[in-house]
Amino acid sequence: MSVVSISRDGDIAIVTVDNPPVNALSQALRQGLWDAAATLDADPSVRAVVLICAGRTFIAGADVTEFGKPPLEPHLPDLVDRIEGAEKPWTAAIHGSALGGGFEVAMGCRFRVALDSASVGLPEVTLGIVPGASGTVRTPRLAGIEAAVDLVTSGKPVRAAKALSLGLIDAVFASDLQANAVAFARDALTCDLPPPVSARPVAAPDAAFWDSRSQAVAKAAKGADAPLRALGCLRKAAEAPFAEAMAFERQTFLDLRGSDQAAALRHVFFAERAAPRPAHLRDVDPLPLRRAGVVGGGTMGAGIAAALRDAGIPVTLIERDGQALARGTATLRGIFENAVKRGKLSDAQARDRMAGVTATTDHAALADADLVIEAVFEDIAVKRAVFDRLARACRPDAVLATNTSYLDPRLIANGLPHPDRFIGLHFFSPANVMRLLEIVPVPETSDRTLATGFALARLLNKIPVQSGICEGFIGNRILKRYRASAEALVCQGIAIADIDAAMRGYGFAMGPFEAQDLGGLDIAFLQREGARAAGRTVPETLGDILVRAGRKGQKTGGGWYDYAPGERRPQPSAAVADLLADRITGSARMDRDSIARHLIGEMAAEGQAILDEGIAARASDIDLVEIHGYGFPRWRGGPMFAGASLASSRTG
Ligand code: T1G
Ligand code: NAD
Repeated sequence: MSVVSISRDGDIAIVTVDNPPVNALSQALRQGLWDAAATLDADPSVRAVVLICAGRTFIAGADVTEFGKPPLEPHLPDLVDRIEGAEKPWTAAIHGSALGGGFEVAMGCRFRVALDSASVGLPEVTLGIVPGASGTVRTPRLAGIEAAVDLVTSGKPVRAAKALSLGLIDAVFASDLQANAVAFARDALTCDLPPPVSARPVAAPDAAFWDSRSQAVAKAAKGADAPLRALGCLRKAAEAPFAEAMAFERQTFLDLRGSDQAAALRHVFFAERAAPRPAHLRDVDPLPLRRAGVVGGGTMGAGIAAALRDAGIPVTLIERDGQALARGTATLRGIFENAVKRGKLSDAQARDRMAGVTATTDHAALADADLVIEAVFEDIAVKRAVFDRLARACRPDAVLATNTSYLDPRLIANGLPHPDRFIGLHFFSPANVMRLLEIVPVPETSDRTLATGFALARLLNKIPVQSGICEGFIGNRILKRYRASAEALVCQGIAIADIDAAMRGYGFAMGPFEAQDLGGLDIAFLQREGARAAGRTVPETLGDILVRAGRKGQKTGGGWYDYAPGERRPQPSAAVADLLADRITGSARMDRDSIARHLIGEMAAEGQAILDEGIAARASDIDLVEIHGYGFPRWRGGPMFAGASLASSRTG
């Protein structure tokens, strides 16, 4: 079957693209559209053309799987020009998403119409490239330079209503896309045609505009190259003639396509699509998720409840007593009020979020929950007592989950009447923001329960990664190695501030020591103390020495650094140097690049052990854990991806 077919509605031709799953612009599709343009130009009975797609979406862009291969004709920029130059006006009829090359094809059309559920955008910078088929040159001609800068440098799509208000599209329909698009195209024939997009003017802003934008874009890009390069293309589009701007965009696109950053971001793109769909669960239906319970309304419980409410799921929040319940409810309300302040939610939406919360100390209220997530103190006895009560209060088919960070989920599940319905769901703080969800089955967990964990991730818009059982699961285990390796460098004589600066230079928002000062050193300390109390040998870390001296981080005015009262700026600390003097035995020198390479290598080595033990299924899952749970720079691809190229650059 051909990926492009032509049908007729009177004098309007309908070009239908059908290239599952997302109508990506493969060579066959580009050729099919090219041929359709020629056929329809040659047909005098056709007066206008509607371009529409079958399946779940309009054209979702270039075919990412073709990026590593030599480009084949017809090239996309030529196809967009060909459609724009067609003798009959084309109207793109958009449902789902018109992204990247898909939106560029739509901009080659004389008109764009969409369903109100559709979105359009240029996500290329998220793949480490810039639009390569006129996105930076045609978008400002439709929406003006300011909107184009936002769209192209952020890579974020906009919904149809916004696209309409920006001038990116011409009409929005609630339903019946094809019929409405045909009527629109026919109607348009009764008026003067607007000029093709490439012939429209674009107003050039002054130098101050570009200065302020490049600062803002560089800040948001956090080390990624593509957004600033895209801004350069937009400036060219505003200041040079169309053809010159097109040549500049094409060259920038080709420069970036083969870059390390683009390769890393493509790796993450495919990793994010592989992780949510474990092959062995392909034919397993998840259980329904209509109502949820959360036990424990502290930092994590309130965040998890917020995430569930954001997904529209009614939540019963359980606390141990009235006072803790009031505190938990206030924390939850605070999350939504904050979202209102930041313009993310309306007052009405925030009220609706809270209206869907039942707060109580009575476990009987969980009788109709499909899923209950426990987030109480990290204490095995407390958790076991909670699950005993849940076993009595909940339906036998309800999924019971623990958010434990370090306890062995098998011990928590021990004694449950239905351990097949038990699972670890490890959220990250703040749970309503962080996208990572580690999914940790115990040996008894059924495939259906596991599939339900993955379904929950999808509902909550999270990235699920399955982890086997080990201390700290995937993420905290690597974190522990990372911190231990950073401490080992300190012992060798490398300055704490140099290590933090090295990791910031690598692309993290914070280095390992300043991050601990922000979060508090006491959490990991207490965990180590717990293990010691349980009779395990846990060597004393440098962090232990600081906590014993009362230095728990910013909240105590000092941790790895000193902080002036009310300030967050870390100052190297003479007191810390004194406290650690006995342990700092070396006087090693290392430049920042070597520090970063060393620490990434350590993370990758721990990741490799995790893979070898079967704790993670794929190296790319480990990369996702670090990117979505621990602030690893996305454009570096994660420690396994980056570690592999470090290793090859050492041997090569
Ligand atoms: N190329 C190849 N395969 C793609 C693809 C693409 N562009 N987009 C998705 N897939 C595959 C994906 O790997 C998965 O495969 C399946 O389709 C379903 O995807 C010149 C240079 C459209 C919003 O960045 O954002 O155009 O795992 O699970 O949730 O300027 O896919 O089933 O085997 O994500 O319904 C710009 C990326 C390219 C769009 C649909 N375009 N795609 O979401 O499905 S660069 C993008 C998406 C470009 C030009 C440039 C989403 C979606 P499998 P899915 P979904
Ligand atoms: P927290 O101390 O902020 O909250 C725990 C809450 O549980 C408190 O509000 C407490 O009143 C409540 N609680 C205690 N016993 C209870 C009982 N029997 N019934 C109902 N409620 C009870 O702790 P937290 O940081 O939210 O951590 C909770 C769990 O999440 C722990 O297992 C922790 O390891 C895990 N976790 C924490 C983080 C994090 O960054 N804080 C991240 C991932 C996982």
